[in-house]
Amino acid sequence: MRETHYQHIYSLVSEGRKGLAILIDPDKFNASETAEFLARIPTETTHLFVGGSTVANGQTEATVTALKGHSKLPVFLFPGDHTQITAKADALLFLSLLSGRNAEYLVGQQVKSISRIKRSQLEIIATGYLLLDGGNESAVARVSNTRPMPQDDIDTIVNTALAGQYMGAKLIYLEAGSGAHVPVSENVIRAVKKALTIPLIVGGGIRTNSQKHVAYTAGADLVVMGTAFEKMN
Ligand code: 1GP
Repeated sequence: MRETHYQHIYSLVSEGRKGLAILIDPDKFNASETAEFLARIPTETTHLFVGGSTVANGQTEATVTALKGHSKLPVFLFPGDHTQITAKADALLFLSLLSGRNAEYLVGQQVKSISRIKRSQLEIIATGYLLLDGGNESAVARVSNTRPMPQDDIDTIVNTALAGQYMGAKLIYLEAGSGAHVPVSENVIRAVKKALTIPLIVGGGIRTNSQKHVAYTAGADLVVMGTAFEKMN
């Protein structure tokens, strides 16, 4: 039987390899430049993530279709809300915003997404999503109306990540917010990784190779970079 997308991530981790996901925000993506975009992302890229905090209807599907037409990399949805779910992708990060206390993003959007999921063959990957303070107001905080967790409260961050794992999450995603001034710190990554037995994703504010390697060395299994590869106009 063919390996699932989750098994693929899990085997990367068990073999001590690292993943790199490039995040594409459909609102900022020009499908006619898909080939140029794919040519400028790193060759070690393992995944394409597609999503944004607010995306116009239909944009996600057009973006996923363009990417699938030009690349064999797995395309994962990383949706800001249920309207961004399209059957054209390979997998869906089924996010629950565990750092916040807004029921709409803990479970409300998830319930609303089911009719779309039922009409698809998407692989669903339960993901505990923690928004940490990246030093500036993030779109996630604004849209979800939740506050990020302070990065110096490591115990609460670790406990929240573990609560996610015990509730059945298959991945934990530590997010500093797109365009964060301060990425997730080494100390936070190290402590969370030590506590978890599931793979750890880290993103937000990672722009350089050295920041990426700091995250990997601290224990990130998969790093997400978005802004660094957006076209600067
Ligand atoms: C946002 O973690 C991602 O969800 C990527 O952030 O755009 O800052 O790379 P950047």
